[in-house]
This record gives sequence, C-alpha cells and structure tokens, in this order.
Amino acid sequence: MPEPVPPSMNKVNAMSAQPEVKYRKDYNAPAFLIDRVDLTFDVEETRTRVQSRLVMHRNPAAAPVADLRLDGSAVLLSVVLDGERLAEDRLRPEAEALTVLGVPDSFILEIETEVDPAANASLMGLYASGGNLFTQCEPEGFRKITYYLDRPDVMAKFTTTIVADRQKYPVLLSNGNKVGEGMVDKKRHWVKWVDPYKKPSYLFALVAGRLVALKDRFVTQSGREVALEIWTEPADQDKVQHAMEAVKHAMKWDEERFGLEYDLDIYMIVAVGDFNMGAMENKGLNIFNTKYVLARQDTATDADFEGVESVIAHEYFHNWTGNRVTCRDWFQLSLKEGLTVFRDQEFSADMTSRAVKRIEDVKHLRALQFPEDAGPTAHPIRPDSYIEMNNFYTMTVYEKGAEVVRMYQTLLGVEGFRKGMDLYFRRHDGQAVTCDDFRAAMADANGVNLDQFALWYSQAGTPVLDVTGRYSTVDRTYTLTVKQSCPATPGQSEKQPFHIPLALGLVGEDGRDLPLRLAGEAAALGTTRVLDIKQAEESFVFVDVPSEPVPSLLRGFSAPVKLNFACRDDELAFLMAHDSDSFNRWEAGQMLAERVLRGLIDAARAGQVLKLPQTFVEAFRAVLKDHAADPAFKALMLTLPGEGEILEMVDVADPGVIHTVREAILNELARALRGEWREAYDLNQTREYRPQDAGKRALKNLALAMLCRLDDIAPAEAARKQCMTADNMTDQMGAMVALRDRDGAERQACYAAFAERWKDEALVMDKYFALVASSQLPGTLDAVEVALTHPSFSLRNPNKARSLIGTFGNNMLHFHAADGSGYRFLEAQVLAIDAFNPQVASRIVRAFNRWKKLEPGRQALMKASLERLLAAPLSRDVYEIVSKNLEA
Ligand code: B3K
Ligand code: ZN
Repeated sequence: MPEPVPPSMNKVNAMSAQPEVKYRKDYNAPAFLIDRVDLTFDVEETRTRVQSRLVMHRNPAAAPVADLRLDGSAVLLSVVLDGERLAEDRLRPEAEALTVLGVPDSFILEIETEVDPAANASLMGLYASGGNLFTQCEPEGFRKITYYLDRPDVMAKFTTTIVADRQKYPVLLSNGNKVGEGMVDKKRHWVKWVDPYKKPSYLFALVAGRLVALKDRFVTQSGREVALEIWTEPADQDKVQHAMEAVKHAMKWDEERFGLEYDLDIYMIVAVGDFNMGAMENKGLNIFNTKYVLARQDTATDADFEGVESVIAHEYFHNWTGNRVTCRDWFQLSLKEGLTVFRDQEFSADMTSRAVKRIEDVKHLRALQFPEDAGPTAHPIRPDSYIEMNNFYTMTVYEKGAEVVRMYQTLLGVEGFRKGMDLYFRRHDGQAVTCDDFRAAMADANGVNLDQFALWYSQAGTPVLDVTGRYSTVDRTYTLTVKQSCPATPGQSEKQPFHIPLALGLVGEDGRDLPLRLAGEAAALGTTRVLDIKQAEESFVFVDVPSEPVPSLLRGFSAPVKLNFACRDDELAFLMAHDSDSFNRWEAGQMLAERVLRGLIDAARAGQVLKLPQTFVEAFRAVLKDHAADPAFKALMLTLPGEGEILEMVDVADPGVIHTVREAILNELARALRGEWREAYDLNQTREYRPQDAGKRALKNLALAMLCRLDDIAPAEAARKQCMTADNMTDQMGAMVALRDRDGAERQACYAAFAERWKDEALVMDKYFALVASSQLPGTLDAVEVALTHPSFSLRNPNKARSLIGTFGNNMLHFHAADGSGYRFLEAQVLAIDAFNPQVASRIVRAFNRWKKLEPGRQALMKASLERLLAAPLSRDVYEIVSKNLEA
C-alpha cells in the first residue's frame, strides 16, 4: 500500500507552497454518512494495528459524488469494500487523505492501519506517555489513527475492542459501557466497549496502561446509578479525592440549574502527565492533564484546587453542551466552548464566592483576551477562516464566547435563559448545529428579536463605550449619553453597532442606590437596570433624581467592552467604598490605579521624579483597614493591574518603563502602609489548614510579598520560616513568590530546599520552573537556560515547556530585554519545540503578538525574530501565527 507523507514532515515556510486556508463560507454537507463504526485496536507501544469497519451510505441531502474521500495520515495496510480487497488502482492517496474510487450507495468499508504511539510526540492521535497509551482526537486527531470522515457533523455509533498484553496494559478503556472481556491467549487479553450514543470522531478515546482507580457512585435525580472512576498512575492515587468530590458537585449542579442528567452507566476520568491542553470531554471517558485532576494539600495551591473543580465541571458539562449537541463544523467551536465556559463559571460562582469569581474571570479576560482582540490574530468568536484549527482554541472563542453567552442571560434573565436552553436541547439533541441555531433557540423561547446580537459572532475587536452624564438641578433629571465604537481588526475595517446590555445603577449622595425611573415610565423599577444599547449613539433620561448621582456603569461587567466615563478621582474613591455592586467596587479601584499608572508612566518618560498620589495610598489603606470585608475580595482590591494589562493601556509601550513604574508604586505602597501590611499578615494567620480559609491565605501571602519589598530582614526571615514549615502548598508558594525577586540567603535556602524536596513531583516542579522564569532578578535568562538542563525538566512535556518557556514569554523585564536576548531565546525554543509538537510551539510563539505596541527599538528586534522564524521550515500551526504577525 502507498505510504502517505506523515503530516509532521509537511513543514511550510514563506518560500514553499502556502498552506491551504479553510473558509466557513465553503461549508458543504458530507457526501456520505457513517452509521456504525467497529474498531479493533491491537495495542503495542511502537506498533499498534487498527482495524476499522464502517457501515456507510450516501447522504441523501448532499450532491451525489462517485468517490469517497476520507481524512487520514496513518500507515495504510489494506482497504476492503463489501468484502473485496481493493487494489491500488481503486485508491488515490494524498498527504492527509485517501480517496476510494467509485463506491456504491451503501456499503461496508474495512480499513487496516498501523501507528507508532511511542514515536508520536505531537500528542495528537494515539500516543505513549510514561509507558501507557492515550488518545487525543479533537479537533482532527482521529485521522492520525485511521481513515475516516473526520468532521464533527458525521455522527456514528462506535464499538471498540482493545487487545493488549495483560501485564503491560492491564487496564483497557474506551467510550461508553463495557460489554465484555476475556483472554485471547496466555499473555493477551481483550475488552469490548459499546457507546450507545452517536458521536463525531473527535470524541473517540482509548486508554491502555497500568493505572489504578478511585471509585465512587452518583445517583441521578431520576434514580439511575452511575459508576464514577478516576484513573491515575499508582503513585498519584492519594491526590484524587478532591476531583471526585468535584464530579459529584458538578453532576448535581447541572441537574438543579439546567435539569441535565448524565446518560451512561459509567463516567471515567483518566489523568495523563503529557497533554497539550487542560482536558478533553471524550464521551464517558474524559482524559485530563494531571494538573486538573491531582490536588493534595501539600502539593496543590488553593488556586489549583479551584482549577481542578472548574475543569472537572467544564468537561462534565460538555456531555450535554458539546457531546449530545455538537458543532456542525469547527468554525462553530464557540457554540460548545463559550457555552460550556459560561456554565463552568456559573458553577464555580455557586461553589465559591460569586463576586470574587466574577472579578477573577474579568481579570483573566482583560489580561489575555483583550490583547488577542487587539492584535494580529484577532478573530470573531465564530472565525471565518483558519489554516490550522488547533490555533483557534483561543481566549476569544472560549472566554469572550462565554461573555457572549452571559449577555443572553443578562438580556433575557436567568429564567428566560433557561427557557432558551430547554428549547435548544428539545430541538437539537443528537444533532451537529451552529451558533445561529443557539441564538434562534434563545430568541424563539423568549419571543424576542436577537438579529442584531448576531454581530457578536461575526465582528472581532473589543467595543468601546464612551459615556457621559449630565444632571439637571432644575428638572431633577440625569441624562446618560452612550456612544459605542469598535476598533478595526485584521480584515474588518468598518464595524456596525453591537447590541450591548449595559447594566447600571445611580448611587446617591448617601452611598445608597437610587430607584431608577426612565422618562416616560409610570414608576421607578429597581435600582439596577439593563439598558439595551443598539445604536452608535443614544441617550437615556432618568427622572426624579433628587441630587447629582454617581453612576455605577456596566455592573457585574455586563458586556465585554472597554468603558470610558469621565469622572473625578474622588467619585471613583466613593464608588470603591459604597457601590452596592461588588464588581464595580473593585472596578473603581482598578480605574483609579489605571489613572495613577498612566500619570506615572508619562512622568517617567519625561524623566520626572515619581510621586504616588496620597489619595491612592489612602484608598489602599481604607481597604486594608476594612476588617469586615471578605479577605479574598480585599486581596483582589489590593492588586494592581498586571504588566500585560498596563501594556494595553498605553499607545507606545516601553516594557522597561512599565516595569519600573509598577514596581515603584508597589514599593511605595509597601513602605507607606508597612504597619497595615504587617497587621494583615498577622491577622490572617490560620492555625491548621482548612480549604475555606483560602481568602485569608491569599491576603496574608500578598501582605508577605509586600513586606518582603522592604529592606527589613524580618519579613524575609518570616518567609523563609513559612516556606520551610508550611503544611500546605499555598503558603509554601506564597513564601517562594515573596522571595522570588529578593536575592539573599533566605531565597537561596528556600529555592534549593524546594527543588530538592519536590524533584519527583512533576506538577510541583512546574511551579518551580515558573518561578525561575518569572523572576525579576538579574541573570534570569541564564537561570532559565540552566533550568532547561535540570533533571526534572523535559521540553517534550507540554506542562514543563509552558512553565519555563511560556512563563518567560510573559516576563516584562527579561523577555523584553533591550538587547534582544530574550527574543532570540524564545525564537530558538519555538523552533526546537515545533520540530515535534506544533501545538505547544504555536502557543509559545504568541509572546511576539504585541510587537507593534512596543517602542521602535524592541519593535525592530521582535520583527527580526519573526522574520527569521518565517524563513525557517515551520509547522502549519506556527506558520499561521507568525505570518499573521507580519501581515498588514
Ligand atoms: N475540547 C477540548 C479542547 C481540545 C483542544 C484541541 N486543541 C477541551 C475543552 O475545551 O474542554
Ligand atoms: Zn471545553
């Protein structure tokens, strides 16, 4: 049989043929459909044979074609059509496809392929990790295993039989329910799985290995019993209890909030150390990065515990939003991802603190999605084209997509949103559908028109709201004028006005919300209202307003936009203290910080002495002194926007200045409020470890980091003691972070002890490598280069590559070193990683994305790096990002 070229060898560069661009507008229904798939895997680490038996027929809804074109790139051994082995003249192989010439209307196709999991470092398709075998198929990994219609709108029923050596691979898992097992001979055993639900190939999964399970059960609301199993390597079995609790919480929450029940007899999660992303929602057999399963008090921080709970919930929620109702094509990815992120955000809000969760989510959006939306890879949540689909699992599709779903709920209310969800499932269960189908369900269930809302799916860029307010003492009216605009993005110079829900309140002199009555309304209605903004400019007149209010705009961050509102600093301080909307209390603090940062950046560039406004110090003091407030909320109030966010605030960014100014503010806040920080450190000590004290730990460790900025030796000694004696990872990491940028004996002792103690705990070493790569100390690049050779480091492991190289790409001081050394280092690492794992390389190279924002010197250096990359042989993945950076 002819051997197609393995796709990993298909490198492209600016000189060779340009890779194919796929367009959303070119969608066609599949010419053939698959009713049943019977797979048999004969598993060996370096040579796995895969037999696939497909029951197929022509799709009556598609234009008839004579030939069947399958996606695939595995080594092809044989093809049998209706019992007859096909000769080469009936087959047309391509690099990533195989055409079977002249097929009947319905037929059975049997295909045999061979793959080498041990040699597969891309971690797509079937691959080996730690001697065990795993699959990752979304979006287009199934084609690396066998030849298939590898597209989400082809849904089929799968059975999977796995045959393997019983000693080496005692555990054999696949989707659905286990229906049989036995011995083939003395050494080899088999297991058969049947998945009763139709699914696309991207949800297929297989695991073979030496693993152990924590087992539990869940009884659904209708009384069905579901077996729960979490599989890990034996050494990690004592770190899965939290994940198991999270599964049960998620199952219960989805029943209560959305009436959605689990639908198989068994739900399995398997943890693997080598994984390209967080986790994967394969039907009945979720495969997870160990980072989002394993959590034990001494190895995982409070943030890790939360991360595990939210990713477990996310993958579980996909069973309905993604698996039962899936995407028609990959352009619709946000249909399942935006919706499922929204669902996991709501779940976490109910499990923890709604106010804190909302702030964290918005911080995340601003730090990572806003820059994407303003840069060379900006795209709408439903993209129009792609070269490599893996590049579109983005902050925009996920996080902005979740904001778009949240806006439906804000516009329709929680009940209206639920009606829309119910109708969506009634209409589309078992189907592969589009974002328009979801929007139609929301509109139809509520009898509203959401036509203009469609622009959120087609227009990229972060909209800007410019709001002004005018109070009339004579009429006792308050008029808000709202203008909206949206900056140009690649391929979209003109934008139409969005439909934006603007939640707001008016805060009276006494700090209380005023009842809101719009002109023309009979009576006041509530104290928070959602205005429908639909035009480029419109005004709203509030009547019966007794005195000039301070408006609290965009409450709860009711839309993913940038808000400009001209108000005085003291009005922001007033909102910080009084706003009934906790999100906006935090937001007022951020706005104040932004003003201070901008002012000081201008001063620094003009060579002036930096002086922190006293109002700002006092605002921080007031927060620190508010002993009634939730400590987690306080910690957020006391955190400045990150360096990456500051880079977005200025027109021309000088990374050195951004870093110096932010550090100067923090040092001054440390000095001026030394007593308050000390008090916060002391008052938030906790005796023994309890998960619910996470907020106290966050505040205490923030205070410790601030105190370690002072010349004083006492805080450094306290940090050293905390690091050496803590009974939990949050406090240990808190101390490690506090000492990260402070050279001296304390740091050396803690860092050496930490690396020695945790050298065999992969996830803890990821934290260590991230600390090394994020340090501000001189010599950080050298330290990163040394870490590359550390015995616990491996560039092939995505978590390690992200911890060290990915983190370094966010280091404002050292990645952006004025001599270009940071850029050259990253460039070399991208090429090294791209040779075996394009997906990971393609994430890391995005550190260059904001090059046009920088001052001319750095801009030239970054451009030179990008040009050198483009001249090298690149994967499709990295090529797409680099070429978009250099276009326009
Ligand atoms: N659906 C997967 C992501 C697959 C990414 C492929 N590059 C995980 C998730 O979003 O739940
Ligand atoms: Zn997802």
